[in-house]
Amino acid sequence: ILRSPQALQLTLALIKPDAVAHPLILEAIHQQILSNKFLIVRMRELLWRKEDCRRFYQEHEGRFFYQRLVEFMASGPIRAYILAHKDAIQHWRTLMGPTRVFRARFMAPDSIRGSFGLTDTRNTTHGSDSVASASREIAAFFPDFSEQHWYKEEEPQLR
Ligand code: RTP
Ligand code: MG
Repeated sequence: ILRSPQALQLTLALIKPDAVAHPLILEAIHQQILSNKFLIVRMRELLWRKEDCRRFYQEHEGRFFYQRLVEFMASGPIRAYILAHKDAIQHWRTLMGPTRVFRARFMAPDSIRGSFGLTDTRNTTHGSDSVASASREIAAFFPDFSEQHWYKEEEPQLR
């Protein structure tokens, strides 16, 4: 895979507190990542501080769900991944399925949200929605990560 890194796109994926809290659901989502041949470039689990949630979701400030989204995302551990794949951003968003739970259940029942989503807010996962937001979001969770150099830096360890 690392022989043609220019063909790979990066995205930031989060598993949200509702899914991390349930080991079988957490494992099922992790298996979906593996079986869809994403390269897991980085992974960490953390508890999010509310001020970091607010900054991450600042585009939604003022929306009716903003406060409960921030409360929810800081309510328990989350898992963050940098994933690499061809068209990683769109590929991961397709796997997640629609944001809203009823749409996910009926339009994409086999998607991650269609399978495990609880409500429009507690919907198991997040994925970056553009190249620009992927860069911003990767930097928020992995400040030492270099999008330009990661595969060169990792290669020696893989030999
Ligand atoms: P995401 O950013 O989480 O990957 O999902 P998205 O683009 O499909 O959804 P977006 O519109 O950006 O909303 C971000 C997150 O806010 C919560 N939300 N709750 N009606 C509601 O209660 C509502 N709408 C959105 C969800 O957790 C959503 O993923
Ligand atoms: Mg979004």
